[in-house]
Amino acid sequence: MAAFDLPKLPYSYDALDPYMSAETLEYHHDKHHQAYVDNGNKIIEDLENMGETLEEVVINAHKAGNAGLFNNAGQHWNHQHFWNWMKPDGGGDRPGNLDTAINESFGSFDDFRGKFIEAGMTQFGSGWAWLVMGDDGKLEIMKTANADNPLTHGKTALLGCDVWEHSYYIDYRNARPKYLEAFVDNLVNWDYVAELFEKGPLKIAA
Ligand code: MN3
Repeated sequence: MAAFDLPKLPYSYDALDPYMSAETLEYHHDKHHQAYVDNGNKIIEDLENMGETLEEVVINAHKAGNAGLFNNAGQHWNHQHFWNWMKPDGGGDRPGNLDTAINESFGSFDDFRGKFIEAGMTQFGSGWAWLVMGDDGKLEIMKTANADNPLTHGKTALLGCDVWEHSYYIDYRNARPKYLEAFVDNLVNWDYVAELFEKGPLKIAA
């Protein structure tokens, strides 16, 4: 595939203030995400047949046990979505079909909220909390360590929250639960989650 590129943030650096500061976004996007892109490009330039799409590269690197490529490509994929999973004045109501599916899968939005936050809180060390869709279209909560993501588990990510310390330490210090609450209540871009939900389970040819 073509080289990895760092996408621009879909909003200004101070757009998510006070829930996520400009300083956090400058470090997180310009330094951390940039490093995954640069390191991934260095590794993949010496390899052939790792796939046509980023999703294929992530899965093929995982299958090949290439931890260096998997970690950088996985984090590139995770962060590309992560920037779009947030927006200024986020949180609030979900589009209808998605809201119905959340209620059917978890009982209520509050039950989903509690389980999602708990997954992020109980992910020991670095990783991600997720809302995912299985092949049967059912929604579930999961958590993964480090760069791992739902792709390697055959699940389609609808929403993910980065619980690496670099995502919240400037704004929340060690209070990861407060960050997770602010993410769900004030940052989530439910329109983007609904867009992924309406596409249905991902089909990857890796
Ligand atoms: Mn991160």
